[in-house]
Amino acid sequence: MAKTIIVSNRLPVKISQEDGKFIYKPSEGGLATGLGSIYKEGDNVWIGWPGLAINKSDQQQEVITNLKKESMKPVFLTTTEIEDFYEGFSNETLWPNFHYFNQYIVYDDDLWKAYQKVNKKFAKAIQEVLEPDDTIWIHDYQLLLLPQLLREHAPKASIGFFLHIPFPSYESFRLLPWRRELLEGMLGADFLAFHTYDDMRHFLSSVNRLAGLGNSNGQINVDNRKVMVDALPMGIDYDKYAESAASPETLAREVRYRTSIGDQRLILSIDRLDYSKGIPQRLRAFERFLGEYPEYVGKVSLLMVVVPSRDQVGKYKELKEEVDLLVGRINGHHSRLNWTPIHYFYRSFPLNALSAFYRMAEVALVTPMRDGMNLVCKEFIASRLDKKGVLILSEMAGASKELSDAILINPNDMGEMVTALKNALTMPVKKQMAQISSMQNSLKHYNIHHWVSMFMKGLNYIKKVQKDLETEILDNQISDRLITGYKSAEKRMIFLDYDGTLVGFDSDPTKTKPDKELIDILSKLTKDKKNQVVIISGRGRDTLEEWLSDFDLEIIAEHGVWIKEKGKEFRTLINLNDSWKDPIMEVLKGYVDRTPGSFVEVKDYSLVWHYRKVETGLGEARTRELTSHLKYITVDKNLKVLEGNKVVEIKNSEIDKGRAATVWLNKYESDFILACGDDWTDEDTFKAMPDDAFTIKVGNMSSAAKYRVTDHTDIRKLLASLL
Ligand code: GDG
Repeated sequence: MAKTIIVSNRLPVKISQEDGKFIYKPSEGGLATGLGSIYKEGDNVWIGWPGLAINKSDQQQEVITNLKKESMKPVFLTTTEIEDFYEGFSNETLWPNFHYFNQYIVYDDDLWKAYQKVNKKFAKAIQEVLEPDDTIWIHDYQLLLLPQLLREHAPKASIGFFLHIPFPSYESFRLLPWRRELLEGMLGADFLAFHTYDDMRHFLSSVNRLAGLGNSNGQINVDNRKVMVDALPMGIDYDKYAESAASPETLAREVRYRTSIGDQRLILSIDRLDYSKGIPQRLRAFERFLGEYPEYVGKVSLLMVVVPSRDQVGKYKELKEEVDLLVGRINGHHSRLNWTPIHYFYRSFPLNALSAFYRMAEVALVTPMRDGMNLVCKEFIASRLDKKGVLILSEMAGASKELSDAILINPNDMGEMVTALKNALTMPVKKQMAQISSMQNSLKHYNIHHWVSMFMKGLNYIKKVQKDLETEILDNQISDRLITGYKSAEKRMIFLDYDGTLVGFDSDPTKTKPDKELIDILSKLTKDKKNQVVIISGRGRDTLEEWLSDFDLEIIAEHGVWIKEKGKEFRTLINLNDSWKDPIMEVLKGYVDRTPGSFVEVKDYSLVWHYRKVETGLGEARTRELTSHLKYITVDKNLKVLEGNKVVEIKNSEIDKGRAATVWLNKYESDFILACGDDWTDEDTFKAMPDDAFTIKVGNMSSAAKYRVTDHTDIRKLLASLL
């Protein structure tokens, strides 16, 4: 039976060693809860590092056996791998880069090698259990190369990837010497999801700039495979936090804590130790708040939990010292015998203690400098059973996109944080309740289970799209049928588009005149008296005439404006008017002036704005502007505005390749028809063809053609096999 394989750096279990024996404790993380319903079912499995170095093979075997019972499979890492792959490349290179702490990046080729090696180790562990119909869901920045490594081994596998941290803007990502390899690694997945739309668009922009691949509604064509990218904000297990906040254990703890700290008002701060979380900035803001609003001295305390994390990494050690110093200084300076400004804990607590904190605090102060999502703020909201309380949230946290009812602040603006604290502590209860209720409603719906199911839906959807496209691939069987049909026919019509179909693309379109191979194919094809060959192209008639006049074929130029039958001159198909060209040309000139590298091609009945050589991104942005501008001014002019491959074309709406092709279909009887083309203008040709025609699309965009091939070399091969 098909199974689901979850892969993350850490397994959802904490293993410790006491008196030589391994102790296993399930981890309480959000991911473990969300995916718990999946990985424990049937043959499903979670693959990852168990969290400590286990080198002896008998011990490894013991751990493998015990974890198997819990549907887990460990990947063992050596101490050096943990240092170089995990602490090193993952946390000293990728983490700072993805969180815009670029001054902290360690650029070290040895760390990169370790990262590659461990990703391969994970790939091997997956391959050991992977079967054809399985689904693989990979998590996070430690495993960016894994999707492509698996794709090489299993081209048809269903692979999803979720990034839990921000994806940085291209300007940050480009700093990494290994940016291309990382991106290619990720593009091995079929479905990639991020917490926010910003992360998604940053990723798409890097894909565009580094891999040269554009996207259409978040779908990218990667080596003939459609890859989908989406924004899916991760939710929390809402009921778990709401229930925990109401549990007797939590209430008992709350009573105990209250008894010891008295009735002072509390502001809550909970994070892992990390420079991305803005802990020192928060402490300084709280100190300034006490200075600016002395009426709160003795009345309000900050309850600060910092969970130990990555304390072997240099920057984290420094941060720990900075936090210790700041807390010491603030407490030393402001404390009174009956009041401590900051209750600081550098350790983790059981869930009931956390829930008690969430209940006791009036204000949650969540002010990361950058955060992929941030779950603490969501857990605080879910724990507010009386619907009172205020969330102060950094706009740099992914969660701020969903929780717009919070007080949003910029963590670099200390003044704003101080004012936010004052506003939070004085907010009328009615307003607090309105805001918390609204956020609770949203978090209840978009919970962790919803997130898991949306992810799986996305992955299944794109696999289905891939499958639908796949059925149309021109395989050997269809080729054989086509060749048999061709050989047995007495009168054949063959419509061939030129650029992209018979020749590849070149940034200089003057360089794609027929080469030796194509000349050979076209000569043989046109010498056969049973064949009526029509080149049906968007190019101007002069070029086509110059390049193709030696062959015994007919020509449709400029998408159907001009037709040339054998032995005759070019003629227009219908009486067209070109008086619209001058005013539109003026508009296009304005775009050329503002867009270096672009130019206008003037054809008899159309104008084409080319942007092949324009800076990536700028051409696309100008295209959006130009097409909306043109749509407005062409509305009463019987013109069509069409976007093509790095071009925008304006032409009379009566013209298309399909109408022109119909002239031939009506004129000649034939018992075999073949039509090949690669872009949107060829769709009109495909639609004009009778049902029994062989219509072939070059490339894997959706099409009205019946079959598809990868590129122009396949068309050449096919034509050669007919001769
Ligand atoms: C990464 C991204 C993204 C904290 N202290 C205790 C404790 N916690 C739990 C919280 C919360 C979790 O740890 C922290 O999650 P965050 O989302 O806030 O932050 P990261 O660890 O940095 O997570 C982040 C997340 O991945 C998910 O995609 O949101 O942006 O950086 O659940 O409750 N749990 C217990 N005791 C503690 O003392 N039991």
